[in-house]
This record gives sequence, structure tokens and C-alpha cells, in this order.
Amino acid sequence: MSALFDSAKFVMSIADVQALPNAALPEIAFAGRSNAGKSSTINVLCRQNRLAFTSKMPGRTQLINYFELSRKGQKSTERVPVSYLVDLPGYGFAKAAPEVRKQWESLVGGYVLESPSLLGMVVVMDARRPLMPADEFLLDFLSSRHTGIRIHFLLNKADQIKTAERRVALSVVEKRANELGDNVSFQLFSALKKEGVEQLRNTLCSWLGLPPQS
Ligand SMILES: Nc1nc2c(ncn2[C@@H]2O[C@H](COP(=O)(O)OP(=O)(O)OP(=O)(O)O)[C@@H](O)[C@H]2O)c(=O)[nH]1
Ligand SMILES: [Mg+2]
Repeated sequence: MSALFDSAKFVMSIADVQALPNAALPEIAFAGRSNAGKSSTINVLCRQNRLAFTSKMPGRTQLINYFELSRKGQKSTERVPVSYLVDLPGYGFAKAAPEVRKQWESLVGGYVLESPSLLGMVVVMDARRPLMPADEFLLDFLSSRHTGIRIHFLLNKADQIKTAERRVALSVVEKRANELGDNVSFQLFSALKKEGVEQLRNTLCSWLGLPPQS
């Protein structure tokens, strides 16, 4: 039982970077193309079906949503906040109207540029299509603002591909991770089949300086 991830609760949605919390809590953001499975990943990680809203229609998440992780305090009823998981709106969906794209750029771009407590970013990608141009755009943006930030490439929907394709996907992201440096890790994942959950939890715990929790 992972008390830390099970503790997740929704705290707020923001539509405007002016409203970013100047929180002292370290933030772990989930970014990626629309429909890659960011919200599904957060739900599986936290073992709650409807913590973050998911949808078959790309563009479901249009606000920045914050979920707080906490641990038990000294008193039995007390909870001590540990981190925010941040579910970002997706990028790169072809059908987006120009004003929706613009809103995305100012909201997610603004978050990346201005969030004071961004500890690391989980870049959620479809394992069948890793590192698309829109993902590279995000990586450029991120590294221009946060040098040495932790990045974890999550190759989601691994249930959709066979062993040979899995190997190819892994080698593509491994190469890119090596180019980007020491703070970059990667894994296969399936939110649908709950594959790779422990590895993801371990990665995030190590970012937070906490012991692994299953
Ligand atoms: N086969 C499969 N489908 C998945 C997996 N993870 C998510 N999906 C499906 O992919 C679709 C999109 O999932 P979401 O979690 O809403 O994706 P998102 O990245 O949050 O999308 P936006 O909020 O639009 O940016 C849903 O229909 C999910 O059921 C997975 O591991 N395998
Ligand atoms: Mg979403």
C-alpha cells in the first residue's frame, strides 16, 4: 500500500499563469501530446479512477490541474503536504482551433517558464510514436528555462505493441535521453494494463528524496 500516492487529492485548477501558486511544494508535472494518457497515468499512479478526467477525445484537459500528495504527520489526524502532481493540457492535436493553441501556448508555456517549484517533468508519449516534433518543442522549451531538470520519458500504451516494437521505442528514447544528460530516464508503461507503475513510483520517489514505495 503506497500511502504517499494513495493520498492524492485534487486541490485546484488554473486557467491563467498569473494564478500559479507560489508554493513551496516541489511540483512534478505531466506533459505530453493530447491523448497520450497523462490523466490516465495520474489516475493509475494514485489508484483512483476519476481523480484526473480522461477522455477519448483529444484535448480533454484544458486547465492546469493540481493534485496534492501528503504523508502522515506526528498526530494521527495530521497530513503533511509533500508534493503537487500537475496535470497539464496536452499539445499537438491537429484539430485544435487557433485560439485553443494560443491558449495552450500561453498556459503551458507560461507554466514551464514561470513555475517556481518545478522539480521534474514526466513526458508522456504514445509508445508507438515517441519523440514527435511537438515533444521536441517542449524539451527545447524546458531546457532553455530549467537546466538540469529531471525528465522521465514515459512510453505509454505499451499494451498496443509487441516485443520488437517495444525494443525499438526504448532504443529511440534511450538515445535521446543520453544526449540530454544524466537527469533523464525512461520506461515503457501501460495505464490500461497497469504495467510499469512501480518503476514510475520509484522514479518519482527518488526525485522527492523519499524511499521507494510500492
Ligand atoms: N490502449 C491504451 N489506451 C490508453 C492508455 N492510457 C490511456 N489510454 C486511452 O487514451 C485516451 C486518452 O487518455 P487521457 O488520459 O485522457 O489522455 P491525456 O493525455 O490526458 O489527454 P488530454 O487531456 O487531451 O491532453 C483515453 O481513451 C484512454 O482510455 C494505455 O495505456 N493503453
Ligand atoms: Mg488529460
